[in-house]
Amino acid sequence: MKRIFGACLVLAVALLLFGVLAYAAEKPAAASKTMTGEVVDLGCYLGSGMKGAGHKECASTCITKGGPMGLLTAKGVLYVLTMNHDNADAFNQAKQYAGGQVKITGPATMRSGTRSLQVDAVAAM
Ligand SMILES: [Cu+2]
Repeated sequence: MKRIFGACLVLAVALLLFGVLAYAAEKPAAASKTMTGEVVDLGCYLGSGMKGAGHKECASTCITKGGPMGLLTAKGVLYVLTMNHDNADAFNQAKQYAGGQVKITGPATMRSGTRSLQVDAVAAM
């Protein structure tokens, strides 16, 4: 009887451990958000504060050359725009809106003091 109880206990602990590990491996993804703002070139904006309609051409040139993009909201909150690992289409599409107002949807994170927004969908405003 004691032996059966012991075996059951070991099995229960093993199942519990498996459950905890499975849960930990499947961390909930960041919640998807829709944010509006201007697509800025991070080099231009962070380095020199350059943005807006008067800076559209420069932002477009910088982003076309590979400069990293950000989304600057009307409240002045900046998100680094990141690419979806499985589908880069929306991220690449966002490049054409450099210096323009857009609506971007995707998971948003805050890590190491930096806000990011993954570009899963983008539309001009
Ligand atoms: Cu610029």
